[in-house]
Amino acid sequence: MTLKLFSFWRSIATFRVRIALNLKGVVPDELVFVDLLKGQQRQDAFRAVNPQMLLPALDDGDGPVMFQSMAIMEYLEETHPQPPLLPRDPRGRARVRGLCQIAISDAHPMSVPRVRNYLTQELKLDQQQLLTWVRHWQNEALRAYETHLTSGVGTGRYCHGDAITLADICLVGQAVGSGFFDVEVKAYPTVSRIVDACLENEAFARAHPLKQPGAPASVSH
Ligand SMILES: N[C@@H](CCC(=O)N[C@@H](CS)C(=O)NCC(=O)O)C(=O)O
Repeated sequence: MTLKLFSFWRSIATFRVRIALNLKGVVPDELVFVDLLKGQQRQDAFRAVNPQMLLPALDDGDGPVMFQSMAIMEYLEETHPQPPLLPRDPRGRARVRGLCQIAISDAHPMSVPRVRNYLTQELKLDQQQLLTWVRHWQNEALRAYETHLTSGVGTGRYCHGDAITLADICLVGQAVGSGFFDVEVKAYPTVSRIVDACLENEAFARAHPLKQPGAPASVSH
């Protein structure tokens, strides 16, 4: 079986999956780059892989291609239980999944290429208005994380206790993605503390967008 990850350096959703793969010790046989900045996600070749035209997609050749980062991470959790990325208790699992969804469901979709393109091309927002939009939603998410993580019972070295969970993966994606739009992540001290702790882990560091083939040295918007 050949494991193929459809990826792009800047994709935060793929960053999440890369971290999960690294933590689980699963190495894709092939990385297929889909340049989101050139619109390759809308070309026929990738549309046939994921009709939603979004990264990531994971194809193990043994069934339908997997899509949506949370679904892929949960699949990896089920098929490669070690190290566990969800706590054992249902309440803990609910908290971790809830923390994931702040980024995955609520904040990240506000700043993806298709939304940014729609705002500028269809609704004619200028660059400054676009940045105001993106930064607003990024800050909303970071504020929500900060409040949860400082007041929530359960926070430890990481988002949930002292072991890495899916919540940390999503938090790091959120923070790195916010940084691409010059959002001051350091203004959220608990978020920053946990993100820094995660990025000390090579599974996170190696998956970083700026470490991927084709990535620039830095990003500003
Ligand atoms: N909820 C999806 C989000 C997928 C998504 O929006 N991916 C972005 C890259 S991070 C993408 O492919 N965008 C292409 C576009 O917006 O046209 C997930 O978590 O997988």
